[in-house]
Amino acid sequence: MFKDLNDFIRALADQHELALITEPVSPDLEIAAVTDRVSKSPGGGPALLFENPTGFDVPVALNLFGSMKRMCMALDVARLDDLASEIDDLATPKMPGGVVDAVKMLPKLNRLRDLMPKTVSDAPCQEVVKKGGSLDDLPILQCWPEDGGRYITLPLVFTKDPETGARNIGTYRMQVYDGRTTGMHWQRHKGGAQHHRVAERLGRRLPVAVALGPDPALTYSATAPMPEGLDELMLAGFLRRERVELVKCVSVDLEVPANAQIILEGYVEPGERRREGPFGDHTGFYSHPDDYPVFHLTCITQRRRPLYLTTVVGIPPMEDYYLGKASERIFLPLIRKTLPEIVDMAFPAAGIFHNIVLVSIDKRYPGHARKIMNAFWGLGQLMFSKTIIVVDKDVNVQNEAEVAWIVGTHYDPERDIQFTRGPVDDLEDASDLPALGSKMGIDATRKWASEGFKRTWPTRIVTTPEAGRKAEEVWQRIAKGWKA
Ligand SMILES: Cc1cc2nc3c(=O)[nH]c(=O)nc-3n(C[C@H](O)[C@H](O)[C@H](O)COP(=O)(O)O)c2cc1C
Ligand SMILES: [Mn+2]
Repeated sequence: MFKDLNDFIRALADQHELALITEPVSPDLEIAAVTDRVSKSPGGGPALLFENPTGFDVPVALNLFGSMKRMCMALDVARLDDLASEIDDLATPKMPGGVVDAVKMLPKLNRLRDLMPKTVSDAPCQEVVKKGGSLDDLPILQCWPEDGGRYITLPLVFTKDPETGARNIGTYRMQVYDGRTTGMHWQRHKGGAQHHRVAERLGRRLPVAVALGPDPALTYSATAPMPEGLDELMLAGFLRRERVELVKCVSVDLEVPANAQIILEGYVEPGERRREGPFGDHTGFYSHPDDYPVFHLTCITQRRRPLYLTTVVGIPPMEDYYLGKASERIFLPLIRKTLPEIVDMAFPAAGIFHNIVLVSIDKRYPGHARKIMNAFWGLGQLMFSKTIIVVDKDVNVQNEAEVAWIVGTHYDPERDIQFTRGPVDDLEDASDLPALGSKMGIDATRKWASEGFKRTWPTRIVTTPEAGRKAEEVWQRIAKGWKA
């Protein structure tokens, strides 16, 4: 477990995963351009620490999560799938069969305890309290030339439901309007927007606190598609294997992670909206300007020597692809609790999470692929799945070329495509209306007689095990003297 961002950055440096940039590089377009170039290098390039952003004395850290290796490091696992089995284990309570069994369960109880945050009074994120603080002191990036301005791109936005008190944390970008005001880009389907909806109905101001750069597991957790009403701090505590430490804010009635670099305290008024955007988004295109709520800063608290953690989104693949990959792996075992027939799922980088969703299933009955499509369209943020491709369990959905081959050979377009209409992502640009559009599923499973397929399904070409072994032997000899 990394106790804070500094600890994680030290570990990255030890593992030769960090590039230090000491020359001056401007937060105005240049840092983003360098980050983009690095993200497009093989494997996602190194993490970046800009020690001298032009005009600021706060270093800028990016691309920390920008490779499979670093995403695993951030969550302190060798492989993301290791988490899947732990989650599966935790989500499947078994009655102990005796004392020995019960003792074996103790570590599991500890992990359950870790889900609960605890409050501390002394916090690094409050070493300095700036009641009149200004965002102009922070090296906030303008990423792309046509962006509406500077944006805080990796904030953890903390709110509470004004009626139930339930906490939500989401990563929603914040456009800087001036030193004390920003946009609050929580899209209508997200947790923060729901809290704001309740506050507006009650005619109340909504307290908002924004944490910048807590430990990596917590930063990831704010991006995770937790079911509404479930506290992201539970996920963070589980991933950290230690309770999250919170401290009370100075000027608003909220608690924030004690180990963060910087905290922005403030509120969002009911009824207030302001133009937000354009912003070079993770779709690879600029998203259109739109009206969003406004965040008013009341106080900045921070470490004496803070780092500014941020990210750059743009044409994939970029850092957010790896954050999404973590969610793909972590949520698979949970989805399988209600949809056990799912074998695997994948969100290819070019599909920007939900444009292309690949699912393999253990097909058990006629029409099964369509049941999975409908389930996804009704399940949390999977409702945004614009294209769902369902294949049989023997197809590896992590291999996009294999899926393309199987879809091409297995689907009859008129018969196997399912259209539906419903809510689509706020970033969807192709639908006629904002946030409402159509979605498509492709049933690329083998078709059964009971589904009306009366011809014989073809058999996949595979040689015999003996011939296969011989081939491997001969190939190894050939390979020695042959260069591609
Ligand atoms: C780098 C990054 C930036 C994001 N920016 C936004 C944003 O501006 N608005 C938004 O609604 N979601 C944004 N998201 C996605 C949300 O963080 C994500 O949907 C999360 O699950 C929302 O949490 P919630 O369900 O608690 O609202 C972003 C995600 C990442 C990784
Ligand atoms: Mn949430």
